[in-house]
Amino acid sequence: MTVTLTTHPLLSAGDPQIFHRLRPDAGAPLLAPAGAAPDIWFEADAASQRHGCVRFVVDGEWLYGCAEAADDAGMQAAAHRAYADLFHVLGASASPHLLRLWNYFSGINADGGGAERYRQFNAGRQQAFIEARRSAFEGSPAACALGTQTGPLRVYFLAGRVPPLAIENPRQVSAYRYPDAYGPRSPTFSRAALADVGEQRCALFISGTASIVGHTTMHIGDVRRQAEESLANIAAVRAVAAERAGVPFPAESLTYTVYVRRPADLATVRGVFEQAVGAHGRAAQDALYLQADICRTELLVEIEAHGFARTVSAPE
Ligand code: 3EB
Repeated sequence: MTVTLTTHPLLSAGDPQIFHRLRPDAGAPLLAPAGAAPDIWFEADAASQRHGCVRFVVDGEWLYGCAEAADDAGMQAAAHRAYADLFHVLGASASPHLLRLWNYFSGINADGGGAERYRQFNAGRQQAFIEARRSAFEGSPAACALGTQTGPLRVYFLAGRVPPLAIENPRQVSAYRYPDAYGPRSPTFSRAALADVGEQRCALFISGTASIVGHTTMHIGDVRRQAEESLANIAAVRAVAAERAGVPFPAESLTYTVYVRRPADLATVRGVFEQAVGAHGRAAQDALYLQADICRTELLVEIEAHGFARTVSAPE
């Protein structure tokens, strides 16, 4: 059995169905394709369990859940609570190893009183990782952090029985080593996570990827070049993942979510993306474009992806 979050129409029957894409009604409006019914859902059904602010489902292999925390006491406290509760759930589970996290909250670039809300989020998140004795640095899970228009902090998470392999991008400083200029506590995530999903398949989860080289935001004000740089970063991560997994992860084989800050930039971003993955292929048809704020005010676009590859069995 797999945790069937959804049935993706374009996955073949045997593929593990353990991936997630944000519901466009969760505060990040759908830009394209018009009328898309996003396929990934997490509903609190009869099978879901609760602990604190977390709802989750398990199937013996995977654990998938959502921590939801109001930010009345500030974003640092909300992040700390969401992560403390989810680490409690993981600590009591046979699937304790985080692969991928999706963080969404409103006003990501707004001043939360003394600091930007994204920075406050980073402080609460890192503190909870350290308190739970989870690595907040090398080996962190893959993640994304986007600004919604409404709603509380929502942290969706996927964990498994076996730790994934964390992957970094040789073109970028690891986010957990960003200099202090980006905030006193670094973001806690790796650039990608590679996980064995059984039946000679592996899954690659590529974190939210933006126009950052080294630790510097590139192409300020130029959404076209930002989209190109984001895809160059994804290509670099795909190359490292392919080397580690021993199988390629071609750009056109992945499933993407594209977050665009300004709706008017959709056509430009889509043009760049479709040029890179093939305008008529599965990746282009399947990509979901959502409007969201990105964690640095100068960033206009962020792209995340996941996919599966068949691994070659080791020779006897
Ligand atoms: C970046 O590379 C862009 O805070 O969890 C991407 C992915 C980004 C995850 C996070 C932030 C996060 O720094 C922003």
